[in-house]
Amino acid sequence: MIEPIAAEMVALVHGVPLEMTQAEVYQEVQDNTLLNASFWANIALAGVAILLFVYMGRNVTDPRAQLIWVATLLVPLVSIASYTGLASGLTISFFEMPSGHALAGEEVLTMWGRYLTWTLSTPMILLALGLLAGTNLTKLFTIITADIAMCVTGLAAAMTTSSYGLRWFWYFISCTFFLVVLYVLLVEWPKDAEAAGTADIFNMLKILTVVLWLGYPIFWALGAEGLAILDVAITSWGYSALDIGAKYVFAFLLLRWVAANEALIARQPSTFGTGVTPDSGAGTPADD
Ligand code: RET
Repeated sequence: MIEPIAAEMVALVHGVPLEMTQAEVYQEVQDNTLLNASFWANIALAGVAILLFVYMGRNVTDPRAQLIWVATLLVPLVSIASYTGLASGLTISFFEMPSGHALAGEEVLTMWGRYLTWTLSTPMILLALGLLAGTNLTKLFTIITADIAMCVTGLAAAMTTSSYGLRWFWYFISCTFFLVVLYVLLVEWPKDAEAAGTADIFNMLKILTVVLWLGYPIFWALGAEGLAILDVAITSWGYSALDIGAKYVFAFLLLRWVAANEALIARQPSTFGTGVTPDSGAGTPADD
């Protein structure tokens, strides 16, 4: 009985509870109006986006166009769950930063739920973009696995409390996976989209995606989890603002185009092959 009390006293001297309950984390979020608003703004927008996107896709009948629509609709659906997790304190923890970090020894609010739910939402964005570009299964598999690896190693970067150097090493691994994503988006898919006749809309969405996605590692590096130049609420607003563009604006532009150009999508060759076409001469009788 004496030990826990002693531990609590030590913690209180430092001004932070040792082990925070979910209710206490929730209270911290409530007390930080700016932070709380960065969550609720996205919950509200995701709700509006879900209703709007269901309406926009109501007449889409081609299975391929429907798949783009379902993947796109999943983005705000995952988002509303993700932000509810953050607003309720369920997917936020206070982690003590290791020595070397600007806030070494302090308990820093870490929104780890963001990285976790990106592993679900970002593959949906890429699936929709890949289908739009008429890509093959090999490229789709490559970009989606690299993207999931980017999010999971980003999660590891945020949750490592043993060593400051290892936090940045995880960050570096995550950036390497990000390069694979950028390569497919910037080099491979524009060629596919050209062949599929969707180059105009693809290139517009590609620029929007690449520019906004680059913002995420920048906010990580500048935020409390990295160099701690920005405070937690500002970092959270940074991510929330990027999310508004990378998810809702992106999805709206894509769905508007798909609803108006369904026939073009329907004409594309199947994505779910490896892209290898049988030799056109194979099986043809010799011309003799
Ligand atoms: C992290 C930190 C580690 C290095 C890199 C990152 C990249 C994150 C990206 C996130 C995109 C999220 C989106 C979410 C939409 O729901 C994990 C921040 C490279 C690119 C678009």
